[in-house]
Amino acid sequence: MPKTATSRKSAATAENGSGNAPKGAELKIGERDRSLDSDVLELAKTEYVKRRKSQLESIKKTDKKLLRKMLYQMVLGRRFEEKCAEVYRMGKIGGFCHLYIGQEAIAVGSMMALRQDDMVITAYRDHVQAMVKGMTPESVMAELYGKEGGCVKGKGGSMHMFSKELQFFGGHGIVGGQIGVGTGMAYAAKYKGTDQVTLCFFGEAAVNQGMFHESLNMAQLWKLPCIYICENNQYGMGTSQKRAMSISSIAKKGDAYGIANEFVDGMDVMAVRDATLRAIGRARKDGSPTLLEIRAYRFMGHSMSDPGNYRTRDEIAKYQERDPIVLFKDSLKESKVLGDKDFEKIEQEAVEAVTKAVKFADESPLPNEKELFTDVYA
Ligand SMILES: Cc1ncc(C[n+]2csc(CCOP(=O)(O)OP(=O)(O)O)c2C)c(N)n1
Ligand SMILES: [Mg+2]
Repeated sequence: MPKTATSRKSAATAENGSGNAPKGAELKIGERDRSLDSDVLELAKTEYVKRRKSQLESIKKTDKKLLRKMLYQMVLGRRFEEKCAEVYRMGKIGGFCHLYIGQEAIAVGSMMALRQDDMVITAYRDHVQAMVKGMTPESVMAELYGKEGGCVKGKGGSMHMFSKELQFFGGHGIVGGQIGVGTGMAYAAKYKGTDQVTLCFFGEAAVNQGMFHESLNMAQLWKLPCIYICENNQYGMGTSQKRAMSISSIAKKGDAYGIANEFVDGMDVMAVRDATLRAIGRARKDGSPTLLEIRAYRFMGHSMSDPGNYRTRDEIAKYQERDPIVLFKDSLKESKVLGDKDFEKIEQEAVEAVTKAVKFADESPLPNEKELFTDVYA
């Protein structure tokens, strides 16, 4: 079994598979393991204190052009999603629409550590990930509008961004369904003898699905180069993780399958990048999979139709104080990588790209009726 590159205790115990068994064994059936809750809170606190220092250190070691591109992608993602909300309310987008605001550091930090030919699969909160993989804002926006110029010709909509050329395999609406498909993609890479890595994203609510457990077991047993990224935004629709999961640490669940795992602060784009680079290193070396629990917070509702009655404004405001874009900007400024003028330029470029995308989507024709039964498989 490979040595995990993480400093977390749970990852170290993954080697002998003992995990937290003795602690858990003392619990009565049905009793919640509160000690794990406090472990996780402690961990989050330590991560937060370390963040500024580690982000600055990590910035020092990273190419300046790449850092600028990372910030641009985060700002583009934010402006794009804000515009989505606006045009959705105007009736230009129909159906489900899940925004990524607050979680940008996860997609950018992890995906920009990949090679072009590496593969990505995700759930329905997929607009920003599609753009980070290389899809144009025009084709994502037109897809949201259900127009012909969309990445799948307007037939998928918000939840089904897809591009075989870009190795971006969706956009999936069944919670946890993509974990099995992503595991299969990693199997295909191994079978063909390529050294491609698969990034498989899912929310924390998907972790309670059998598919998560079956896939992790198989990936570790067969050494499949899959990086499982749990985007823990702490809610599955209106249900908080606390109300739905018997233990709080998702990373520790990797111990059950002997899989390398790390808990990562999802507000810190550099921490996400560094953890992903470690996971990629393991995957390319001998196919070893990794489970990353990346904790963030979604600033908007679950979808555009969420009234948000299950949480307080104070709670949202508390997390907004740690806005990943503001934190990254502060660090870049302090490191003298970028200054106010650069931020203005990045902002302007992002706004222009989004304006162009909306114009393209507005002008793109609706799909031709003849297309109704083409590319339909089920
Ligand atoms: C198998 C299945 N069960 C239920 C649903 C309904 N549903 C849609 S999204 C969602 C919550 C998922 O939350 P999470 O996985 O944490 O992702 P997030 O929305 O927070 O990104 C649920 C229960 C579904 N789409 N699929
Ligand atoms: Mg969630």
